[in-house]
Amino acid sequence: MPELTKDQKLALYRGLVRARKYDELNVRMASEGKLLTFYHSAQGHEAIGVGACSVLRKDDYVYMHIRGHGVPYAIGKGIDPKNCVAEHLGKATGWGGGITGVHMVDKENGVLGVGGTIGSCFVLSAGYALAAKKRGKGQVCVCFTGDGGMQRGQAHEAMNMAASWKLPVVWVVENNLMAWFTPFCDTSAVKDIAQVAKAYDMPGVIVDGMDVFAVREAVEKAVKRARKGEGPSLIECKTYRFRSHSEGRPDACHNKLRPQEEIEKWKERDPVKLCRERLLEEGVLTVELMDGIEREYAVEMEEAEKFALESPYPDPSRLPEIVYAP
Ligand SMILES: Cc1ncc(C[n+]2csc(CCOP(=O)(O)OP(=O)(O)O)c2C)c(N)n1
Repeated sequence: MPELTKDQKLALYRGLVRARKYDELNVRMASEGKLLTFYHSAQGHEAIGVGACSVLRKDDYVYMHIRGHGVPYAIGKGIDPKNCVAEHLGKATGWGGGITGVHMVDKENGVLGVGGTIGSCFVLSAGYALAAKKRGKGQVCVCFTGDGGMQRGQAHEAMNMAASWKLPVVWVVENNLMAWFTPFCDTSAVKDIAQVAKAYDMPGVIVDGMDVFAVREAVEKAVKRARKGEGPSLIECKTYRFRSHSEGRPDACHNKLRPQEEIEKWKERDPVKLCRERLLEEGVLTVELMDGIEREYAVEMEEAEKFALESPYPDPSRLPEIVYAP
């Protein structure tokens, strides 16, 4: 792969800082009881969505994972964070008109939403990839899921069919070692998820999910392969969530709290910090520029909060169109 330009590197760093600031805002608003939804923090996972979406076209599809309620991916596809905050508050100016909770969809930007039933995204993304193949415009579908989602039967049916039909789909599994309170090693016979790709004769790649450059490179390769009609790929990003499964719930594993030393160890490889250190060392980033970026997104999030709080709720007359009762 050719060396990234200074602007491309800075864009990745900006994406990480923006996703982190968005996450911090939601964590705070959740603790203040302002959100109408749950919030599943993406802190620790940001490099995956930001790196992967940086190689996508506007007309490519993205099936999002629950972490950050899809925002690290959605920002890369051109969605404004203020509409995401408004959606979490159930406001009419929200990404889904204030009625979708966390299941935000934006067809214009190819954003297919976040599924509530983990693992179901595999079959849905294979379906979108089949449609893309038939359309013949070189579109791909990138589907993000957790290690828990990977263990559903549907995932394996979808992988088998997509590999048989050479569908343009890339599965990016965010292996953060936990599915809610259940450790990955309790539900997996294999150590590495990428190993499973062999069964379907497709590439299975292990990537450092804390390294935005490594994620970008692996996804770019898989996307190129998919666009050429060579079929699906499975990318396993080794990562870690820094906070509990969702805000306000205990961060537990086997009825004990997750070990603090483990969390601290992973935080040493915080994706924002890793990228910042690399860019400072390469001279792409200066302390001044870094402070400017921090300020820019802190202000953006302050404005997003204000926008969301001041926005109106949806018009109750829309209820019959929203609520379906057979
Ligand atoms: C089919 C199904 N079973 C159980 C749940 C409840 N549930 C919600 S999130 C979750 C864990 C998800 O773990 P993983 O896919 O690894 O993603 P992570 O939350 O770790 O990022 C579970 C079991 C669900 N939503 N769908």
